[in-house]
Amino acid sequence: MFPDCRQAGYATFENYKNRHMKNTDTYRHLRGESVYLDDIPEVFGTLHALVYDSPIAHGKIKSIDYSEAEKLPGVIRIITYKDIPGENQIGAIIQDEELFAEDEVHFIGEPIALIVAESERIASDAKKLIHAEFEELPAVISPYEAKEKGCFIEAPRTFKIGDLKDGEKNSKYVFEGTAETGGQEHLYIETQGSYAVPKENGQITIYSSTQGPTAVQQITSRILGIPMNMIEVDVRRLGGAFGGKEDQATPWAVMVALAAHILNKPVKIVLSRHDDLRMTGKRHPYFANYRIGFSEDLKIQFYDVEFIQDAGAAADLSPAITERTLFHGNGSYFIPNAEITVFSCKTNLPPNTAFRGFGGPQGIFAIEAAMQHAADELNVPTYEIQKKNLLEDGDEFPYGQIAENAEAVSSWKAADKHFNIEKTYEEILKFNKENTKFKKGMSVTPLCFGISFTNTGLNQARALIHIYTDGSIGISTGAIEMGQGVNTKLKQVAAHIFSVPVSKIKLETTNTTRVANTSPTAASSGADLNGKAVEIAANKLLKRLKETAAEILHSKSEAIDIRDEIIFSQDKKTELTWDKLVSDAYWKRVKLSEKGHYATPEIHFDKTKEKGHPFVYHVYGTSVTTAIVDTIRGTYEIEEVKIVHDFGKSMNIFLDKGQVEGALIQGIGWLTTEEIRHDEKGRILANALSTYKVPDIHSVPKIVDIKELETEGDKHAILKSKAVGEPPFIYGTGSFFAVQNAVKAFNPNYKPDFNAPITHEKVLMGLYQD
Ligand code: LUZ
Ligand code: MOS
Repeated sequence: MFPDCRQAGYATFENYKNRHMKNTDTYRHLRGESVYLDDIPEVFGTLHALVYDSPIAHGKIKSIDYSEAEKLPGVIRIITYKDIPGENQIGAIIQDEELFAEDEVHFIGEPIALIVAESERIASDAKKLIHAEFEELPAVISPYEAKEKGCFIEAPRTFKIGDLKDGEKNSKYVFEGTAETGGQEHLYIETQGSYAVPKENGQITIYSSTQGPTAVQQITSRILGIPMNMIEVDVRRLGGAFGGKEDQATPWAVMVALAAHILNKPVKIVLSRHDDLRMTGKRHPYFANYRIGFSEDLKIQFYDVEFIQDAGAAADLSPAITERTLFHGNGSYFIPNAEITVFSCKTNLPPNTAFRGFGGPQGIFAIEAAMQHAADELNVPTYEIQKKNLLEDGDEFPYGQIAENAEAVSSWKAADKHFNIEKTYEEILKFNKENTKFKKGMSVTPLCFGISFTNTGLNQARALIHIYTDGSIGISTGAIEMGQGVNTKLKQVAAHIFSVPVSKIKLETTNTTRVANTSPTAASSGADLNGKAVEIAANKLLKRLKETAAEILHSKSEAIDIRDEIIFSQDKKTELTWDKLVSDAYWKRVKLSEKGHYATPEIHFDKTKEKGHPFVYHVYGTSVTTAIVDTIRGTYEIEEVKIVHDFGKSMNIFLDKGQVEGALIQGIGWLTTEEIRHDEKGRILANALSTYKVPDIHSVPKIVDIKELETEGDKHAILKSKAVGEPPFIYGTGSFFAVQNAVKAFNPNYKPDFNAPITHEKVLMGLYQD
């Protein structure tokens, strides 16, 4: 039907101006033609690897006998820490994690050895022939226990604003309580994997399903004891990541690189779903103790909260995640007096890691629980209290940044105008009066999410653009395409600047030899940072091309304009086309390649004072959620989620709404049905999709209505189109409170707690609590 599709991608007949442009990968994804790690054609002689991991949560390794496994035909080698030529250390922020355990194991799933064999099957048979003896040590499974024993990843950190004592004095109502959120499995469709191919002279190329190619390169360099320039990391795309491949794609890549280095053979690993679920970290569970005070007119006077974070057995990204919890402790509210503290506790579980929102959602859940708590006690609708406390321009965040262009109030008002919050509330009251078999509940969720890596240094990116002699364009950046559509957006940026169709532009693989020292594609900032770098490089090229056109047309470069591949001079169409101009420029020996470097302006943060201006802007929004509970079965549905979201000026509303929908449903899953549990031995209980309940097509809200907040956009957002990956995850918060409010409407004896997820089981118990 569309013959062009097959050649240059789906967008061939599209135009960058089309904000309804589909992801340019969609067509090939649907046909199964897109290449993921396991689809890369294998080099002849490729070997396959499997990890032998710890079966216990904590203990000393007394002995391991690999001899039987090594004898199995087809087993090439079993690699342990003894084979590491460099340093056996993969910790990025804190160096506290071994690639392969040496004397002690710290969690079930901790890698001990890598079995390299002619096939995965042989490796898996060999694994069964490894015999190990451990001396079991007490395992700390609960972060409370860790805190009591003083097992921390780092010293606790506190953000402070005002004075709690002043807040206390001005408070008429004070509430104290606890809030908990659980872990969450990333469930990227493509499991972790990597493929390492040795090259001449000790060089190595690593294909990895990673959000952070530079992290893979750095840690490989450390483990192998060779310089970074010997290691090339190449990434075409990922089948999802959600933060799970920001840091935790690294060990697998390093392992196969090590094996390839030792054996001088290509080696590949692709984790089975079971191995992936068992060995990788999840979202951090958090336990919060809060005290909140309100004045007579329900303005927050103080908020004192202490978070206990379950970090697992090693630091991984926990210190950075801690930071983002601190930055989001106030939610979307102005709080004049606050103390927010996080204890990052070390337990004998797989190290928990980045997951969409990165500690932010956990911080926001606690303040929303405190708001709900106040509303329950004071017997007013929660939204009445929320509305009174929304951040406004000029308000100070607990970390010293002053709110600018705050859209908390405007998005709330827009949501109220579109969806009528009070009417929704009243209709539910009426429904609940008239029905017993079903009860309904609602909630409103304001959103405020800071954009920028909290570690200021990471907010930089580079791009490399080549214009080829036929006018086609190739772009390399540090951005990783993981389904979010960043490549489509980057093409739009370049197409916009050059005024050529998107089909003329190809996004190359992300490769550390073309774009070096990349930040991970994370913190919702992939399109902003890399897009700005593309913009800078493209503008330099455009300037030169305009000068060349001026020369050819005997005009001035200021008078030259390129519009849809046609060169205009003094507003008049000329015979000169884009393709001809590029070719002429080449023969005039004009440079047709450019680099761009972008470093986010205006941001800074002083950790010694815990004050600064860490975020280049914030993303805002408001959602209204309704839920219906079956009071006999305890089952429930999220009926509607209606959202007004601050996209800035979205450059691609198709992609952006897709992100809002996906994040919303992922957030709902986290707080309703997804439950990570371990037994007292530290063994994960839900280790398969039969026991771990992610939202499916039947459990998504019946109606999701997303409206764009009208704003001027933000000049620091790429083409004024704000970052969209993580913020809307927060809208999932509403599902917890909406379901809980429905239970309250049925059972007057229900004593609600704020322990998420609110599973169907918990709802049933709540309905009949007495
Ligand atoms: N990763 C990171 C992130 O290293 N720093 C961050 O601030 C961040 N925020 C969100 C997600 N990933
Ligand atoms: Mo992330 S949670 O890898 O943006």
